[in-house]
Amino acid sequence: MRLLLSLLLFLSLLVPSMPALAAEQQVWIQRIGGEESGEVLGSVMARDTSDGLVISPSISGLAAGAYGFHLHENGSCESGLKDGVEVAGLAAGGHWDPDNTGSHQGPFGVGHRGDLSRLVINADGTSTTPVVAPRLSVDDLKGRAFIVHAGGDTYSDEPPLGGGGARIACGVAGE
Ligand SMILES: [Cu+2]
Ligand SMILES: [Zn+2]
Repeated sequence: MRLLLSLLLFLSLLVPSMPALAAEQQVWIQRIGGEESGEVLGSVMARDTSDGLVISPSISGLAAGAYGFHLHENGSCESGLKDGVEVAGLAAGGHWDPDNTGSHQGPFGVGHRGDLSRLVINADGTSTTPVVAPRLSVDDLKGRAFIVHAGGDTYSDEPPLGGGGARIACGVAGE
């Protein structure tokens, strides 16, 4: 019995120093809408950390700038019809909002949990700036899609949904 207790104590001392099993997932990002729809632009690597989900992009093929970037509720990059007009990426649905806040506030607010920091494309066309999402984990990605918008993101409801506009790139998280 004393041996068992010693063993348990020994193990409990070990636990804090053992590296956490870091979950991570790579998600391929493709262009949507227009003639080059389907072209693979690269990928993002999502990783659980003590600060939340860290999303590291390796994307090229977009013009330099900062793009609206969100986790949308459905795992589809297909287009859909809105008022009889085909809209790229519409099947991805809205920003993931499991708390039903109905509010777009950016990654550090208390609105849509799918709100992410803008995706930054550098002057040389690469994307190397990680995005931190404190309220997300790799588990949340399953069955949802990342969407990149043509415009930026005000991290507010003014204009609606941060003003990102058209959906230009998309990636569905795997199982
Ligand atoms: Cu979006
Ligand atoms: Zn939002």
